[in-house]
Amino acid sequence: MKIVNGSVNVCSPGRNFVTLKIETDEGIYGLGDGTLNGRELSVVSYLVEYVIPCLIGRDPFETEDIWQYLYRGAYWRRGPVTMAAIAAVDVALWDIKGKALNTPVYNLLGGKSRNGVMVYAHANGVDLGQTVESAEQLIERGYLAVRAQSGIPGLASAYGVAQDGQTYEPAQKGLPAESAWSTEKYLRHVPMLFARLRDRFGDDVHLLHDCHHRLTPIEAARLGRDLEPYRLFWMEDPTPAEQQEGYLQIREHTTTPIAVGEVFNTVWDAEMLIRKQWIDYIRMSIVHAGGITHLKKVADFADIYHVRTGCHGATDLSPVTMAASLHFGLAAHNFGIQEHMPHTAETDEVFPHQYSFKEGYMHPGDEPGLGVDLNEELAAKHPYQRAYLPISRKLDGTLSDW
Ligand code: GCO
Ligand code: MG
Repeated sequence: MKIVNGSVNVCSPGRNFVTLKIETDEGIYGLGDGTLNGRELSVVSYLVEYVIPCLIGRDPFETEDIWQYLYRGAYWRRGPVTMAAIAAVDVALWDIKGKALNTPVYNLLGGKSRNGVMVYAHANGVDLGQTVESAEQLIERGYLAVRAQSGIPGLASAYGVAQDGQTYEPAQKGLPAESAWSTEKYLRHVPMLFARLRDRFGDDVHLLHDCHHRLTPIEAARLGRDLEPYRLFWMEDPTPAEQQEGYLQIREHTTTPIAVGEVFNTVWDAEMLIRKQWIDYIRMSIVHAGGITHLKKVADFADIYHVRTGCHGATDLSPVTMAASLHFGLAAHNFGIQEHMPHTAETDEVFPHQYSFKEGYMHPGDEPGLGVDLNEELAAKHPYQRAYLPISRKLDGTLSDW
């Protein structure tokens, strides 16, 4: 079998998605996601101008060699644009392999290690009461794990919290929106949220929280300690991780489990975090970390150090990534949990898929390949619209981490 064509679809059924389609001389095609929220067209150009021409004539079964060719062969390694483009190719090739061998992708990754993939959903509200209510609705719908984010008194908006009863979606059209941030107000408020949630729902439900890289290590250490009575499943992205030793400081002070990695691109962003066992969950995603081929290596490396997976699964990761993550999560021995932020009905129509949710778990389905498709005609009705993630500033105007 040979690759005969590659094309990139950019559509915006509610938000932007970049999808690579690789076609073969046997009529089998595969799909890969290359969406990089707020910087989508840079991946399109990387794929169209540089990557696709190198794929024509290649054997799509050679996922390892093609991965190395695109990573080492470019000389310029790593970074979100490069790794999203490599991921798009890699995932499309795994999809082709599964279809050609007439088996779901999870069988190519070691087969089923469990019956389903536990997922967590997002509860949020402008205040504690609304957030508890939102969590209640999710628990009633069957979720066993809930991430909770709440508005903070004195701040007009907060990360992860929807405005005006809309569904939360961070990227916005127009130039980047700016919001005000106060670490002091946040640190005072969050423990109260989890006290309320534990009080209302008891000990069985898994509770998670995302700090979105906004704290210093010592602030995160304090938050981790303050949250210990509420037994979180994890505290996510407590501090930026370019300087990996910051996580040692957090680790030394708290037993609250730590998850990080949604902005990482290769194992080198997490090598020390994993090897020194400063984290409990590695949250790298298939789309932003070079595809299934690389994430499998990261997970196998992490397994040695008792670190489990917790793949990023926000709405800016397309249904193609969701499907790939579910195949991966079903097979990986050290799977931890998978994020599930359901897509809009429009997105689900553009990307018909086999995966499903039941009683807290998702399953990728048993169709050959990934079990996800792209309706190109429908996609054409939702043209690309430039959008940006917001910017955050401290109360005195200093730019801070959003
Ligand atoms: C998460 C994330 C997202 C990101 C978004 C950026 O844990 O789901 O933090 O909400 O902010 O994916 O594009
Ligand atoms: Mg996050």
